[in-house]
Amino acid sequence: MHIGKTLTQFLLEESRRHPEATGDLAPLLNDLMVACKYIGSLVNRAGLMDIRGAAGAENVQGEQQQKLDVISNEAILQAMAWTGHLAGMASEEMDDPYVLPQGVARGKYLLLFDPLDGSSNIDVNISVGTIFSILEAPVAGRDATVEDFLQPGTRQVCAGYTVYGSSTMLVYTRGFGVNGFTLDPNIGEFIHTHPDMRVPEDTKEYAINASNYRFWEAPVQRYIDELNAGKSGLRERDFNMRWVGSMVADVHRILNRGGVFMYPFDTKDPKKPGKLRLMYEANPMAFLIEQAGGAATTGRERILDIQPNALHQRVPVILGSRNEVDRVTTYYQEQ
Ligand code: P6P
Repeated sequence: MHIGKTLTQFLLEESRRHPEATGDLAPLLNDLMVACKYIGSLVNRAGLMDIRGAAGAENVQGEQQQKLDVISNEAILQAMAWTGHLAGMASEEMDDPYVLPQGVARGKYLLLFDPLDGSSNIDVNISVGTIFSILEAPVAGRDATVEDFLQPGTRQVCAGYTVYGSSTMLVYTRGFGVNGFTLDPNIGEFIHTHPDMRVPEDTKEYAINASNYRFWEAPVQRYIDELNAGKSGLRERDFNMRWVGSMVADVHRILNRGGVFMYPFDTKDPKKPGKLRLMYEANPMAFLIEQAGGAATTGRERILDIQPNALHQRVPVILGSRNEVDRVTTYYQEQ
């Protein structure tokens, strides 16, 4: 019986295999995982403590903050503010970037995160998660400005998520493929359990909130109609649908067995070109999916190429098995 390869051991070995990667990310990730383990422990005990339900305030997205959104946000800020790794942090739960406390050295990285994505699912015990993205600060040693964060997804040096489900897992990439780690709660260590995760190029499973059908653009309606028709229509197989309502859970399934996840452009709210946020949902997930051999577009352009113009901007998201994502993109080009 042996412990298995811990996250720390894996990160050190990965840095040795890739000397071009500075070793600075390993301590940053380990510090972030302390906060994520704490968040996971709270999520697992939400029913036993008075931390479920709404916090009584709205976030910058105009969404009802859940108590655990606020607690999770604070947990990450507290775990990361004093580390000296960062020049600033940006969160779905905060209008503006977080300015580090006085007296703390400003480091070379920027951390962006959605502290608890899908939090409205906690009260019904559905998997939720923390999504994070790491950029390099254009200028190290000073407080980051909002503009410093507005870099395209191709500039990410690291991205990943922790999913709080039947087990707590970390899935992350530094640009050398995607690896998954399962938390052993008995020793508090993330153990390397999912080496080199890959998204199969084809799939028979798709994820979309079908109740928005009438708001979608024609290429998406065409694509979903064909999936629903399966072999009785133009497709070579029948398809199955899954929609958890928690992006981390849906993306985790796709990284494990393939599939396509879609939150496409819809006309439901003219002010919102899509529901999901570019900087700390679409970009980190797109980086993971591409590193695992999949594709991620808005239907019109590669997500990682988008030049952000606002910290909380939203984008349409179509990601997963490459051949399916390419098909949707082709339908957009044909329209
Ligand atoms: P809908 C959760 O609120 C979230 O941001 C994603 O995690 C999830 O994929 C999506 O929204 C669900 O949206 O409209 O189906 O409730």
